[in-house]
Amino acid sequence: MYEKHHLMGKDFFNIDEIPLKILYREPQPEYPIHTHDFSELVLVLNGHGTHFTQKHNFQVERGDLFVINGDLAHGYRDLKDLKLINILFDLNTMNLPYFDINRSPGFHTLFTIEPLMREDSRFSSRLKLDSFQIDYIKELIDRIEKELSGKRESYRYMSASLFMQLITSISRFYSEISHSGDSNLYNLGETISFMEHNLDRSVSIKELLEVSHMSESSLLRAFKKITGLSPLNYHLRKRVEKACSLLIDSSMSITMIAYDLGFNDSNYFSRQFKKIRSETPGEYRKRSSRS
Ligand code: RM4
Ligand code: NI
Repeated sequence: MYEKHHLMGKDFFNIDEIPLKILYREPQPEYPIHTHDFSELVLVLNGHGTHFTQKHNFQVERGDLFVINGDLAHGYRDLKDLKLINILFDLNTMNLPYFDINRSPGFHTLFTIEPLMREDSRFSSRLKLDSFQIDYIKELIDRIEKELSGKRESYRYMSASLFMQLITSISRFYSEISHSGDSNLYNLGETISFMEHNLDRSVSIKELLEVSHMSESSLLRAFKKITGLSPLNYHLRKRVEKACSLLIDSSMSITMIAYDLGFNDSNYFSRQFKKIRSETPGEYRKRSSRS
């Protein structure tokens, strides 16, 4: 085993600020294997080198853009003039609104699927930006940095919205490139966004196999790895999550909510809801309105 060190977000993010930090690594020095309690979005500007994990070596070069989950041990070595921008962030505590980015296959692939599948050698696709895209993204990053360090009025709000623009742009880049061939990662992203598009009904395995272009066994295996659940179970959970927000934010009746989410029998809906949340929709609504 390697001797690892663990970096903490609190040492990088200022208290009272959003969990977002831009580090210009020009150059990026060799860096031993480490983990952290935040994520990183890396854009390689120049040079090349090896980005390594416990199992694999990845050659990185100009234009590479990838996200690292903090709990995956990683480091840099054998660097030749490697310059990059490293954005430290924590989406869980940043509380950004998702709106329709949830329906972007590129978003799911970049931020969830790739980071989780990075140790799985059969899945190795990474976004590569061209020079125009690099300049565009770099400019956005520079603006975020200016906001974060300038601390003008409402700079947190402004930085968050610029970060949302950054996330949107790179997700679109990813969605727009051709994913023909062996791009299992992107197919998974499409599958998840298909599910998000169809929260108002149940979906079948047959449909998911069509969308994902994967065999049933690889789809099940990959899903288990990413979400810990089977695809159908994951989708059901997403529908129940949607039900929860309708129960809190609307005055719709439970029967209406059930129909809205494609359960044509509200008893069946309540049973599924209870299986997942250990309380009935009615109990959930009551409890939430009290707190
Ligand atoms: C290093 C390297 C690491 C990052 C730290 C904060 O230079 O980029 O990946 O975790 O900075
Ligand atoms: Ni790191």
